[in-house]
Amino acid sequence: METAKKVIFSGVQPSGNITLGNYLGAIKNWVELQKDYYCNYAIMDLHSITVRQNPKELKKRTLDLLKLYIACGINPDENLLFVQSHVSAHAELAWILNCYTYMGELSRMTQFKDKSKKHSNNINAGLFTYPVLMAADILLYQTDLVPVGVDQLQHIEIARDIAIRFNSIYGDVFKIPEGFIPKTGAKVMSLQDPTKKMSKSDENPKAYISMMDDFDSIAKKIKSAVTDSEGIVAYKEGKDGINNLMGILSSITGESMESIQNRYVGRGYGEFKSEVAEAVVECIRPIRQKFDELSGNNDYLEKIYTESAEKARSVANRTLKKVYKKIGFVV
Ligand code: ATP
Ligand code: LTN
Repeated sequence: METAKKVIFSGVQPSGNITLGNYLGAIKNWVELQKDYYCNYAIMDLHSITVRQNPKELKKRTLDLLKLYIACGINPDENLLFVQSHVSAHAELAWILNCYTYMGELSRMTQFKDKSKKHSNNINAGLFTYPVLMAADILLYQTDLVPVGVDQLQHIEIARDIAIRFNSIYGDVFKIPEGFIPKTGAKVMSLQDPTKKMSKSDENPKAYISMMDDFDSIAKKIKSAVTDSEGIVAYKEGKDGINNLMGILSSITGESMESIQNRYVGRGYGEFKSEVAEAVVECIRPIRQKFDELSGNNDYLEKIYTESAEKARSVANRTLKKVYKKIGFVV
């Protein structure tokens, strides 16, 4: 890279409307990090087809996700915002890295185990090799930092292992990336089962808050979030529902758990939930406004993803070419 700035790569799959978990766990951090890094934020469409997608919806969600990246505050003039499948080097490097990744290490991935259970009629090879494609995404850009939610740390670890293995055979080809996890919001839990992570592909829409939900239903979902019968707002083991709501509030406002707890001595869950609901709505409101402004502006969006992909291609192909040479392919 000809840049002095360090490099970030991250992305979200267009597998559903993005949730408050995606925002607080990943995208909010991307916004903060963009000042200091050279950032690549992609829409991971190749990853999303490891689970069946409806073609029309996939197309719409891909553009919606681009709009959301911008609406959340990512500046398209200073960062690359592109669609993964537009840069063919991702799929090409993934094939190569497949040959440097062991079945054993892939079968330990918890996301694979979870998704195979959930989609037992479609345990495809792509679901199994998903982390290899993710390693290719990251390694192509000589990435320093990968800002993600806690659930993706295992995938970053395997990307590092693959890179170290490849470098130990062929010399310094790949930069070894680090994960970056936010202090709060790294794992937002389901509102209906707070022992499970909030997921955009949950069958029960009451379990997650989508950035696209109308404000009344956001408030309703928070008010009907599963908690406990103790009635005390405190961050404590076994109080998963309350811990989750406190985490959401703290992540949005920056207030410490201790201070929230102190403010709520002698007050009940009803009041607390109302405050959380208001904070979430006020956090999403300006994002939605910006999102709506971008709707109908497809030429602008097309310009962003086309120009970004062109720049991304040039960086990615440089790494790919280096890999081809090292392996002994005729280039
Ligand atoms: P799916 O339900 O389709 O598996 P997902 O909601 O888990 O999707 P991804 O596209 O896999 O979302 O994740 C995008 C980013 O959001 C990743 O960095 C991931 O770590 C983060 N993320 C996802 N869910 C949460 C969550 N509940 N809390 C915090 N971060 C999250
Ligand atoms: N697996 C990620 C999405 C993803 C990603 C990446 C994140 C695909 N490739 C590269 C960071 C870097 C997920 O969030 N489920």
